[in-house]
Amino acid sequence: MNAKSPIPVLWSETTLAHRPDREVWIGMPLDSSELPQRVTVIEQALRSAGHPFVEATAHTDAALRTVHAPELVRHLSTVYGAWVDGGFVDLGQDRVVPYFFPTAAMLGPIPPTDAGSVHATAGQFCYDTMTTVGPCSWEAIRASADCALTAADLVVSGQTRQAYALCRPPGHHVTRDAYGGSCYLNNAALATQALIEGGHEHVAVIDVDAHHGNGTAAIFYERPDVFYGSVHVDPGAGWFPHVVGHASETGSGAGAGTTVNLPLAPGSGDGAFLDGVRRLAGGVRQHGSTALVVSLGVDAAADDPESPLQVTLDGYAQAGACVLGDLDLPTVVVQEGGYHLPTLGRLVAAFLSASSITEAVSGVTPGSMGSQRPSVSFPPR
Ligand code: SP5
Ligand code: ZN
Repeated sequence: MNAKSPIPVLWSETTLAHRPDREVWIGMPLDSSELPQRVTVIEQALRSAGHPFVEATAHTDAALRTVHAPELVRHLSTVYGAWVDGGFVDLGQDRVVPYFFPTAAMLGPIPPTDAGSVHATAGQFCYDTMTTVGPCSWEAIRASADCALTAADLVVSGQTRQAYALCRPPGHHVTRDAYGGSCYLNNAALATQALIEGGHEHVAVIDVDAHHGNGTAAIFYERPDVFYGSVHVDPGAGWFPHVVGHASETGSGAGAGTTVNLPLAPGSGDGAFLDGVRRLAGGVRQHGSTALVVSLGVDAAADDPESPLQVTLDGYAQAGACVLGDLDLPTVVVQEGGYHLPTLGRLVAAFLSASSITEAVSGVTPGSMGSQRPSVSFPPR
């Protein structure tokens, strides 16, 4: 017997505590799509599919500072208290929403000082108006990072070869210094750095979220030891993050050649998406990565309200077969976007169905008994 069991899910109920309610887009307060129910529907689907659930463990601020500026961590952990103290809740706004953005273009050659008031400071760290901070957001943000870091711990210690972190809020839009795009801490980058510090000299990130993971890309842009590959809707076609994520961005300095962006045209569907995913897998092999982080956004799905990519459930299953099954590396899968609650759980389960822990039994080669999925092969090109 060569039994295969579904990979463990790292999770924390505290991730439900962040309730954005609204995101301000072009000045309009719209209903947020990054809701706590996202966790609930994914949890239900993965419990039904037989995945074991493991509670995430707490990590220190030092772990967060492995990829983020201390100032960003301090800002996120203190900004809501400062907002209350500043009287903004009494004014009628119970979420931290920036209104002032001191960009490089505004400053020119003049060095800025600290703003000295929280409503101005917010725009120094948050680069959009959609990513609000509420009363229990920090606890959830931190728990989300703990899910990714605990998954990396389990993979580094060999307790499991692959693990899935049910992170929420998501993280791939967060740079070293700034947050946005419904993200606050970069969970995938934290897992990547933890795998490196755990002994993997070369680690790859494959980002299949519908949006370019500009934060992860920026954090590792000059690093030769981390490959970042992303398939996403063409930012130049009007999609977030708008100004980065182009194919011409390939890394710089010591990291030249270790970034691969594959922008897709709106409406492109499974063919272009899977072609991109298999090219990224080829890039990972070429890089010589010995461990992998997957930024698993399922918002490229046809029903998703946040992207036009029209990827099917089978498309996500085949992407998982390529990235988890065929590459077959020690892997941390991190949840990113995915907003269509009726299909969200199924999409995540389909992607993960290619991943399984082989319970080693003497005399049987892993894989020799086959698995429950049809074998799909994606040669690099
Ligand atoms: C992690 C992730 O998937 N972040 C996506 C951030 C992109 N959000 C752009 C939102 C543009 C306006 N959306 C209007 C619909 C509001 N429900
Ligand atoms: Zn996304």
